[in-house]
Amino acid sequence: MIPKDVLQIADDIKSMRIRGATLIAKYAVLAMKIAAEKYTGSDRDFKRYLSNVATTLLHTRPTAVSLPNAIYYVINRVINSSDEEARAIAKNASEEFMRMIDESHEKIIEFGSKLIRDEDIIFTHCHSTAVVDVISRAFSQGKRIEVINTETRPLFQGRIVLRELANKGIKVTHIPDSAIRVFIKNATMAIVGADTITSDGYLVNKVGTSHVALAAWEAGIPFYSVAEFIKFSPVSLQGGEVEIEFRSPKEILDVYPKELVESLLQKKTNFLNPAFDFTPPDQITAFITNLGIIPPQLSVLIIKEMFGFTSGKLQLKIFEEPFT
Ligand code: RI2
Repeated sequence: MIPKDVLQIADDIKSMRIRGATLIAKYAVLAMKIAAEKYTGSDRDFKRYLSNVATTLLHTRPTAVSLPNAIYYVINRVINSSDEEARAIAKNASEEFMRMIDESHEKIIEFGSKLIRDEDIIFTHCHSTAVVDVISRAFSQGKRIEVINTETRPLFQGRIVLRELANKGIKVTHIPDSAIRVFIKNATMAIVGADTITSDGYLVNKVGTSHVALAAWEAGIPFYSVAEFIKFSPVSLQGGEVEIEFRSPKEILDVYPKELVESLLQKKTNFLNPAFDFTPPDQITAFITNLGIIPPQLSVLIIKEMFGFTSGKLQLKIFEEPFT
C-alpha cells in the first residue's frame, strides 16, 4: 500500500498545488524518501513497491522532464542494489538528489545574476523559482532593475512573480499575455524558466514562451532560459518525444460567466488548454545552467556530463517495465 502522504504529494503535483518544474522534482524525491521510510513489508518486495510509487508519481504531469529525471536517479540506484540494502539506498539517493538540486540552483543564481546589468529591464513569463531568484539576487547586488511580466493565462502564475518581486521592492509592470509584442520593445533582455530542454536545444516551457522568444528576437534583445541540469532530457537523445500536457478546459472557463459557459457548451464549441509550447534553439541566446552559460546547440553536453550518454536508454527501459 502506498502511504497516504505519498499519494497526497502525487495529487498535489497533478492539481498544481505543487508546481514549477524544480519543485515538482523535489517533492517527487521527497515522496520516494517518505515511501521508503514508511515501508513495512519484506526486503524482497520493496523494489516492486517502490516501482509502484514511481509509476504513481510519473503519471501526475507529463511534460516537465525534471520529474522522470528525479525518479530515475533514485530508482536506478535501487535497481543496482541488493534487496537488503535497497530501502536505505532509496532514502540516501533521495536526500542526495535534493542536495544536488539545491547546489545547482545556487549555481544558476550566481551565473544568471552576473548576466543582469545595472538598469536592465527584464521581461519574463509565467512563474519560475529560478528566474525570481536570479532577478532577486541581481537586485540585492545593488543593480537598479525593472521587470515586465505577463499574467500567464489561464492560471495566472504571473501574479506569483508580481507578488514575490514587488514584495522585495522591485518595480514590476504587469501586462496581459496578448501585449507581449507591445512591451518587449521596452525591455533589454528576456529571461524565462524551463520545463524540458531537448538534446538538440529546443526549450519546452509555459505556453506563450515561444511568443516571448519570437518577439525578443524581433526586438533584437537577448532571450535566456534558466535551467538546472534536471531540465535537460536524456530520453530526447534517444529520440523520445516531449508530450505537451493539455489541461482541463475548466481552467479557461472558470473566469467566464456560468450562463455563458452553459450555453456555449451546447453549441459547436471547442476549448483547448495546452500548458506548454516549444521554442526553437535559433531564438534562444543561451541556457543559464549550473555548469555555465551555454548555447542551446550544446545542450547535449549537459546531458552527457550530468546523466551520461546512454542514460536515456536506461530511463526508457526502467519506465517501460516495472522492476523487481
Ligand atoms: P522553476 C513552470 O511550469 C513554468 O513553465 C516555469 O517556467 C517552469 O515550471 C520552471 O519553473 P508549471 O508547473 O523550476 O507552472 O524554475 O506548469 O520553478
